Amino acid sequence: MSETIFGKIANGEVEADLVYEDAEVVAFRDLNPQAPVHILVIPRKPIPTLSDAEAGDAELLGRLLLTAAKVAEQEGIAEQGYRTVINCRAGGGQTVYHLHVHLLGGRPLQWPPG
Ligand code: DGP
Repeated sequence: MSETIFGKIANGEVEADLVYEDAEVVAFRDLNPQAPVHILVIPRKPIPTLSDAEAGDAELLGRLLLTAAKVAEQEGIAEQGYRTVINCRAGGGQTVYHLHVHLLGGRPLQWPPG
C-alpha cells in the first residue's frame, strides 16, 4: 500500500501544524480549513478508510474519537459544541486514503451537511 501525505505527516517527513500526538494518534490543523477550528485526527497506523478497519482496530477507533474530544477541549470549542466527521471513500467525499476524523467548530454548523 502506498503511503499518503498523512502517513508522511505522522512519521515527520512532511510538516504540519500538530496540536496533539502520542504513540498511536496524531492531530494537526487542516490545510484547507472549513471552520475556524478544523483539525484532523489520524491513527499512525495507515488504515485507508473506515471500511478497512477491522475488529482489532476497535480500541484505536475509540482513541481517535477520545482524542478529538480532548483536542476540542484544548481548542476551547467543547462547551459551545463541535462536529466530528469521517468521510468514507469517493461517495463520502474522502480524498486522502488514510483514515481521519475531521474536528470542526468555532462557528454554527448547519445540518444536514452537503
Ligand atoms: P477528506 O476529504 O475527508 O479526505 O479530507 C482531507 C482533508 O485533508 C482536506 O480537508 C484537506 C486536508 N489536507 C490535504 N492535504 C493536506 C496536507 O498536506 N496537510 C494538511 N494539514 N491537510 C491536508
